[in-house]
Amino acid sequence: MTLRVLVAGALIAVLAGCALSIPDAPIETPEPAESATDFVARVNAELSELAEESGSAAWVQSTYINKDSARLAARAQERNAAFLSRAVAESTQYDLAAIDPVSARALRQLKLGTAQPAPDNDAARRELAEITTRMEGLYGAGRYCPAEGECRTLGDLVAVMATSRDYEEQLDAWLGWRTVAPPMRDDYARFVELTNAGAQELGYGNLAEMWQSGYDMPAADFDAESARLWGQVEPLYEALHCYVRRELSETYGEDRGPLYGPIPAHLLGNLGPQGWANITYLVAPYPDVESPDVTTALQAQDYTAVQMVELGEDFFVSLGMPELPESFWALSQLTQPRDRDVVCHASAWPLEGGNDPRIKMCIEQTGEMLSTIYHELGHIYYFLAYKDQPTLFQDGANDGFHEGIGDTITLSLTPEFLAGLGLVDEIGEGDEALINTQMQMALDKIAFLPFGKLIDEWRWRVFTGDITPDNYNAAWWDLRTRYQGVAAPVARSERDFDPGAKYHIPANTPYTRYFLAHILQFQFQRALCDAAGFEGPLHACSIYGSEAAGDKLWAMLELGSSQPWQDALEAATGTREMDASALVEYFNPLLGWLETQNEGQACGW
Ligand code: X8Z
Ligand code: ZN
Repeated sequence: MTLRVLVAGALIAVLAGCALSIPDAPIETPEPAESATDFVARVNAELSELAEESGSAAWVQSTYINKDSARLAARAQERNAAFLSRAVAESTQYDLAAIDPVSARALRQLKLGTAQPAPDNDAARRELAEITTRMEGLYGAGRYCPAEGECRTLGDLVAVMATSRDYEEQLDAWLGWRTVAPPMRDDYARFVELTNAGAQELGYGNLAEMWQSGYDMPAADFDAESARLWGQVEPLYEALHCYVRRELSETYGEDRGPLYGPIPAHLLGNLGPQGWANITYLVAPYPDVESPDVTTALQAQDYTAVQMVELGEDFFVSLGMPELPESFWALSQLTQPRDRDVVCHASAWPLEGGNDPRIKMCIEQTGEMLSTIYHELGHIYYFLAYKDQPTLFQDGANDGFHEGIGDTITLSLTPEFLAGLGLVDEIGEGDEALINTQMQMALDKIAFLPFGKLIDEWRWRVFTGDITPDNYNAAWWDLRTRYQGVAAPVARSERDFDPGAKYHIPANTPYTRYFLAHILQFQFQRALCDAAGFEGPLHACSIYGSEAAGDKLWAMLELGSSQPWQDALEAATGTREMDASALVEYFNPLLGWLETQNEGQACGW
């Protein structure tokens, strides 16, 4: 299924694929029969009409995984792809430099309206739609069935990783989940061929170039732009890595938790390769001083999924934003159904152009899930804010903005704020409590950064042909070691397909958006705290209840993608650049502490 259905844009499955043949050189064309504005208006109307059906088909595919729902979703995807090919082909009759700028922007968005462009022929569209629905089904219905014992689902294995500190048990879960991925390998290789061909028909060199074209800057500059941002945060990550590696070595012993070199990937509390928040209590700087423990509080108070989502809604409402519509509560999937396979990976859906917004989650009583609820509601409030924009502008200013809104709200969940909700018993006072809290945040937000960066570096190189099926897995582990300083705990080979064990690979959701979001959210927070009149260190700010901050945020959200992101960012924050200085400012206390801890240590890997 498309990225846009899953996480952000309102173009949803309508834009599941596209293609056309673009002539090499401009040719003289007669004056178009339809004006550019009329053409754009017609495309907007047809897109929103098509999205109703394909949105529902995709929703059913993800919430009732079976042969029939896959077939129906694949057919809807094919129809969208055919429409998109036709619309993009027709749009080439307009000279973007000569038509009004709003129509020109809309036509550029149209061309970027899918993450998985299909070549413009029925057979290729069908093959691609079948491959993508199959890969997502394999992930969603994935089970680890050991030689002895019962099969286990993704949720079962995530729970093991989050709570177990038994080396072998974690290794078994880590390896077990990776057994779902090898069957996707051939499909993925074919997927790359088809979508690259689709991107080429659209005039891009390959799908990497197409993905990199979505940032209101030349595609060729985007790699350097993301490298620049990584350079700003890399020292923080290295300092965190150095400290965590030492703590793990103490827990597991030097033979299993080495003091030098990469950290074994299965010791970080997460099945996926990103956040490390689940090992907070193993690495807490001051174990005898209070650290927020939202999971225990949610369990002790037996919070329901609905109550957890209500907490999230309440925050947005406190900023002056609307309550969630009744249909959200009636039609969202909040918990895992017992009787069927679903895709549990959390997502937000702009059905009916944002008039029927829903989330799809399998909520459990954990702090991590509560953060994900805020994340998803960030998407939902974006949908609500831009739903009156034309369909082609119903999207984030860039995809990092969309991913960063709910995360920005999580920065306001300070210990004081959580204590007000009754989710933290005692607010620790003083520097030691602050360092504990900052460590917990860093294990989530800083540990994520290199993974957020590398996953698309892998895909970009796959799409350019630099990484081929013969070295999919080896190249994956090279990048994981280079960026994250983690290593596979046992030898891996090209019979494995470890990238496929991460949801966004079979679902083909571009990932740089999360890397950008992890930087942008601190920029947004700094601007919103200013608007709220907060004075004090950034890490202590909560914007809860500030309508001034809410107005500022809403003004950015309601623009959708109608303006270049640089303009949206400038209006909200006063700067036109994505910049990690707010992140560095937020973590300043921890960084100072880590530097002292790491003095004289051999850091790096
Ligand atoms: O996929 C997500 C969201 C849905 S857009 C739950 N995230 C990434 C992940 O889980 O890998 C949020 C953070 C990174
Ligand atoms: Zn998201």
